[in-house]
Amino acid sequence: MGISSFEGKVAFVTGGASGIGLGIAKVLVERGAKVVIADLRPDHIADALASFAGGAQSNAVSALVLDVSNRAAYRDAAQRMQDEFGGIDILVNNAGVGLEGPILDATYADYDFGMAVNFGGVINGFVEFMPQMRAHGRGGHIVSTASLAAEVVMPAHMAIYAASKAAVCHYCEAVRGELAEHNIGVSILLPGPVASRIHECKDNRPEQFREGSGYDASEERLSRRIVGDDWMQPEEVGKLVCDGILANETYLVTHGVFKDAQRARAKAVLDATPDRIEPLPDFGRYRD
Ligand code: NAI
Ligand code: GGE
Repeated sequence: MGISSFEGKVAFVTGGASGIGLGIAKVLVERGAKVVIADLRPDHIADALASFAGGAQSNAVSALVLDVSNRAAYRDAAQRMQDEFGGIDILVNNAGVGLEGPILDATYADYDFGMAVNFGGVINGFVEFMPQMRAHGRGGHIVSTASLAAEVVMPAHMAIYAASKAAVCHYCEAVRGELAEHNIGVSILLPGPVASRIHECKDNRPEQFREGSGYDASEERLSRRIVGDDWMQPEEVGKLVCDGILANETYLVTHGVFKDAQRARAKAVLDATPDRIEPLPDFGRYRD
């Protein structure tokens, strides 16, 4: 199913110029893939390309500027991948923002920002690249970065983020069977705390989501947060992701630290579920 080796394969990594996406890009390149980094931030792209410069496989990496929430721009980028590489083999839907703030401060601009980037960006990736992967007939693999935030009841101030990541998770689970029929594997990355620049949220807000935001103060505070030296390094995540692609694993989980909270949420839903063993109603019947 999907991908059986990275040698000569073409990968498109969104948010690939920093943090987890860059860690994934590095390991993909090490294992023989050609990687195109797609990222909103030209400064992150410059840093990322500099980190590959001089390395043995530096010519296997290139980059383009893309806001994954911009559908017209995403379509152009996918077309470029078709024209220049004959289509991609691996899509990593990783671009995302860690927006947070009190729920009563949130305005529609904040909801739209969180959903359009974290969930919309993933949807746009699937919509633009699924036809390409089917048409070239080589099969492929799509990894999307959700979060362990999708598996637990989140702490205060993270409702929009949690909703966007739960949407990513459930969408990927639901399309997995259909895409398997087209030899396209699907994996969901569920990370815990990883060293990155996720605190730079305020610099990653596209213009159309700025006016009327209630999260200016929250984002200013977040931008000053210190990255812990005990947070996982992105390249460790990259190895987990690359191994998971070859095995076509559904869930790629980096940390066990939230396991009790994951269990508590699952248990609460099961505890609220009645034990009745009535037959499943038939909801597959239609009028002529
Ligand atoms: P990061 O900020 O270091 O990297 C994200 C990259 O995505 C940045 O280079 C940024 O410029 C880019 N980006 C932001 N908005 C974009 C857009 N609209 N279009 C294209 N690129 C865009 O952060 P990190 O932590 O590496 O985040 C990657 C993904 O991992 C996100 O989806 C995040 O929600 C998720 N995640 C991160 C965790 C962590 O602890 N760092 C834990 C769980 C999930
Ligand atoms: C490391 O920084 C972040 C962040 O600013 C926002 C979100 C996340 C990391 C992650 O998606 C996860 C951490 O694994 O989200 C959580 C944040 C706080 C408590 C629990 C979380 O996930 C279970």
